Amino acid sequence: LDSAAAPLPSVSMSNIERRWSDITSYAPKKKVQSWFQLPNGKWELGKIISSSGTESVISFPEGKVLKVNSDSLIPANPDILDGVDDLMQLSYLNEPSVLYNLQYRYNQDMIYTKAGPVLVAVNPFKEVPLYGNDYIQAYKNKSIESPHVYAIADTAIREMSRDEVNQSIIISGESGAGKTETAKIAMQYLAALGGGSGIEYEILKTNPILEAFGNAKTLRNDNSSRFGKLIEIHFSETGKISGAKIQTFLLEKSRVVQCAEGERSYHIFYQLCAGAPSALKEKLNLKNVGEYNYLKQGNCYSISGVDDSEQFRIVKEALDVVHVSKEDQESVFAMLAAVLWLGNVSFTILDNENHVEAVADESLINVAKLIGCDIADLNLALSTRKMRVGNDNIVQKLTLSQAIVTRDALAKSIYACLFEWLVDQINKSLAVGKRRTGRSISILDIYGFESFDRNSFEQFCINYANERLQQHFNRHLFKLEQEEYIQDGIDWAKVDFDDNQDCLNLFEKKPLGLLSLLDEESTFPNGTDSSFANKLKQHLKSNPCFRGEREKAFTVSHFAGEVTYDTSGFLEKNRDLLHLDSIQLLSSCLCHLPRIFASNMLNQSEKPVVGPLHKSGGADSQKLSVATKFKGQLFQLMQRLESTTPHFIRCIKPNNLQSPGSYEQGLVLQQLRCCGVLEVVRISRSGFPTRMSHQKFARRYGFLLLENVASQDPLSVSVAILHQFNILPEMYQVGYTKLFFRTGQIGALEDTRNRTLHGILRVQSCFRGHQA
Ligand code: AOV
Ligand code: MG
Repeated sequence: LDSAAAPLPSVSMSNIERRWSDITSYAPKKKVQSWFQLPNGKWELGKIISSSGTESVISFPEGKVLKVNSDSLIPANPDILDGVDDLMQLSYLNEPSVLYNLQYRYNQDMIYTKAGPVLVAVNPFKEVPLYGNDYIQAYKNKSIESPHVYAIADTAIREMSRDEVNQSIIISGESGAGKTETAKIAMQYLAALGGGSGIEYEILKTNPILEAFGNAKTLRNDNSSRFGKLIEIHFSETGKISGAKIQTFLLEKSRVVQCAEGERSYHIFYQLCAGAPSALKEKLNLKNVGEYNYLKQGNCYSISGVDDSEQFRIVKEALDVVHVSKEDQESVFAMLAAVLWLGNVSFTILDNENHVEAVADESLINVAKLIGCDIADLNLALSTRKMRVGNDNIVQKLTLSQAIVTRDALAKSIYACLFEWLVDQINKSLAVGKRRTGRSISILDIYGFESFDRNSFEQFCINYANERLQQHFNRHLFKLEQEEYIQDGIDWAKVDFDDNQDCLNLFEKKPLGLLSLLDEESTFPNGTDSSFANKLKQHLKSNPCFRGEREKAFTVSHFAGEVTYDTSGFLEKNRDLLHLDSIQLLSSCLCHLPRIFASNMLNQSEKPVVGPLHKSGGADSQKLSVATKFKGQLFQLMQRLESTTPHFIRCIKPNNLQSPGSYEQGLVLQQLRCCGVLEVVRISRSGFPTRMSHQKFARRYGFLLLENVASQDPLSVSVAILHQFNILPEMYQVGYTKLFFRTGQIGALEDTRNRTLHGILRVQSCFRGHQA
């Protein structure tokens, strides 16, 4: 969420806050520490000096004393709980206490904290000494217990082999929060523990490649992923990595031809210009980055602390490792240069109807040479359109703006195909273990929720994806939990959580949902961005998650906040048409292009989508719209994730400056709220997180019983054990099939069991020793 645009959250005893407070009414006691929110939104810790009815007097560390409304005070935790490593341990679970706890740890470089089952990671924006082999070994041996991505990865490995179930590590958070870094840290651990065959080295080397081609500097993040990624790492029965498979989602193509002031296009363009050896530079006719229109518009060529030419070397080396031949690498670089030169192609106006043809200058000549086609053919493809009228083929000249759109569409297509081709190559190289008998751990690193001053089709898709992911998170942590209690007949006060089903319906409902209406309008030849916006306003105005705005805009209430989308460009981006002329041109060209593009045939959107949504059509199936294809991919992704045991990591961005040491409470709070971290803790705590079937419980602890139980059925034995150990009634619940315990209750029983077992063993060995 963009905190610059959004006002500081006002926290004082809002509805949300009331939900968080562990106690319904907090009667301030003298000398007790309490949180008070200053007018600037910051929380300050003070001591209550006196309290009478509705007013309290509170003193702050620098000697300031205030008389305040008692209702505005929120209880603080005792000092002994400062910096606990699981928020579950806080006595008072309210927003300021959680914020303070995370900050306390953050200030000591303890960037990881558990929130019940979820790992919270606060981006340090600097190197922290928490990684590397020693740490990996320590987590492997369990000699360190503090929360860490390594610990999550370790649990995933263990549960994969123990339960024989595939696992997933699902990383979320807004742009710049640290998802991609976290994913790499998790991969590092899996590679270290499952390594041996060498394939783990290849897996790690996919990162610099995909980042070069799929990441870019944005205003939010110097290394922002402009695509979503799921990497599925396969393990053999012996626990060794046997291969991997990468799936990518919706690359932001528009960045190739346009980017905002202060942002860059994809890293690889700058790396190529800076790092290509002179022979290659000459061959591709490469110039400085400043010579290319596509790179010029952002007015930003370098990233502080990053050496593009060194990065180019790293990428080339990584391409070697994943078996992309030198020859193919050269074709890839030639295509990149062709894209850059395409951006410099200009047009001259021929007549007073604004018809154009391309200027036959260095740019046009270079593009033709690089993609291996005739200059004249290229010119025709860029400045005319063949149409069929009845039985006749006619050639229509394009206007300047049409020609520019055509040129840019060609550039975007070449780049998107290149990206897909690279992912295919990587997958071929990683698909070592042909037999997929083993299990897998998938890591999901998908673009975070985005809200800018101006939000377009890209943000629309990204935020839709985040709604889907949030639904998955909710399902697992809340719905499934509640269902389990209800199924077992447990009395369970429901915990509210923000179900985002309404928002998902707004997107997905047929025929009157955002996606359906977008597709409908995209198929109308006369559909425009305004007619689309009007249609939305007409059909969705009564939907509580939707609000029509002035002109071509509309607002969606996302789980993470409201976002206003400007529909300009929606239809064109959703249709994503590449004219037949361009396709014909590319399929006829002589360079390596055909080989690179053969599998994709320049129809990136036409791969059949499997899943519940689409019947894969026959030979003449319609080209899927971008949004529909994306929706299909997301459904498929969710299906895959549903069959895994999920492990959630929530990345938090502590400031918008990408700078170390700064922790903005308001910004952190917004993220905690919108990703449901506090609700998770609350549900885990107020519930009964430890469960054991009656049978297992009776088997495990039955031998500790001092008196015989009349009936030997597991339930009677279990109840007798509970009585003998004086476990308080509010600490457990007896379900139809299972016993449910509050946190920490099983501990005492386990201790007794271990001591008793130890004693029995000792007696046995004494006895044996005596006999001998
Ligand atoms: P993102 O993946 O969540 O954003 P990144 O993983 O790219 O965010 O993190 C952004 C930057 O934060 C990185 O380039 C690092 O400088 C820094 N960073 C993150 N995690 C760590 C860490 N554990 N240790 C040190 N520095 C870190 V986006 O892809 O934009 O949604 O779309
Ligand atoms: Mg990223």
